[in-house]
Amino acid sequence: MIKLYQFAPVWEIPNLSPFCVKTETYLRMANLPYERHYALPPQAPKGKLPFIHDSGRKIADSRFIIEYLKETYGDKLDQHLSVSQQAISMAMQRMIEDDLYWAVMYVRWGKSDANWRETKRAIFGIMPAGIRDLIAVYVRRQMRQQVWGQGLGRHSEDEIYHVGQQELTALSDFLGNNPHFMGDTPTTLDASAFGMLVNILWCPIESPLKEYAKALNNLSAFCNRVKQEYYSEYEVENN
Ligand SMILES: N[C@@H](CCC(=O)N[C@@H](CS)C(=O)NCC(=O)O)C(=O)O
Repeated sequence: MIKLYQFAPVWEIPNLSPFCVKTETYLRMANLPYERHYALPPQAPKGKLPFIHDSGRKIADSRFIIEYLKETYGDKLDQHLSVSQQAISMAMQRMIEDDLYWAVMYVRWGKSDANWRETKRAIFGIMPAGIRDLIAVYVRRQMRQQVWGQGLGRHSEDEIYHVGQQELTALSDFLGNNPHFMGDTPTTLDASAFGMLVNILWCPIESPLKEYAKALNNLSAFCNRVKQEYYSEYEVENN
């Protein structure tokens, strides 16, 4: 049985990591049985979650995990896509995961005291009080350095939201009235988009990015469709 290692769930979403949600959603969409296990980044082969353990192998990074799953269990979601559709799907995933992600990290770990309080409670709340604050401050500093190192953190706050909002517009425009991003059936791009969008729309982390995403109605409708079909254990309707 495939073992999926990810953060313990918080908030009313499958995971606070867009990449963990993406991987779990892929497994569900591809109908591959798996077990959920909870872990922290230092336990992961590359120091980041998610990773999987299957047939004696550990595979880290959602991209390599999905490549492995396709090679091992068959490409159940994307094989019908043409070469140019596959190229578009990959480019959209990279936009979501390598750019929009950093705006989400800025919102979560950045300036807002209220957002930081909520992030801290959600991620470090279960730690013993004595070490909680020290670790939280250390990880926050590291995350802010990552946002700076990636480059997005060097922009003004307005510019960061502007860039993120442009990407949300691109996602909304590309989805249009389709049930899924690549048409009628779910593909890996849907898993990637769902992972990021629920981490913007359905977390108690407030920002102009979230407000903007909420106003793009087809994105919320898409997330609710995926949730209804693949996460029936989450009963509450999200708005
Ligand atoms: N490219 C990786 C990204 C994974 C990633 O960035 N995971 C974050 C959580 S969203 C993490 O574990 N961060 C821990 C750290 O940076 O220390 C993937 O697709 O899995």
